Amino acid sequence: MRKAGFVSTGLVLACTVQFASAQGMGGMGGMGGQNFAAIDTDSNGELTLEELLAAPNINENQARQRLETWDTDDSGTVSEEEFNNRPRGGGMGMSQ
Ligand SMILES: [Ca+2]
Ligand SMILES: [Ca+2]
Repeated sequence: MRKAGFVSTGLVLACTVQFASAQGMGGMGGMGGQNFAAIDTDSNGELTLEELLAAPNINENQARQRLETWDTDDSGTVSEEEFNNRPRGGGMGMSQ
């Protein structure tokens, strides 16, 4: 029994709840609605390849590519911070 595990689980749950209420408890997400909590189906705070694969209209290659691109610390999963800092649009230097 380690307190740390329990505390971090509680934190993740609290974050999820906060995130949900910040979104207005909608779940309907009128505009694309791609948010971290929605993709992180097991709510462990990390996006795995499996969770990325569960997104609609994505094949395995695209999911792997996203994981590689977003996982800036090479941990094999995408944290919420990495997700928030991910490059948009999928292009290289096409933002202008
Ligand atoms: Ca997860
Ligand atoms: Ca990572």
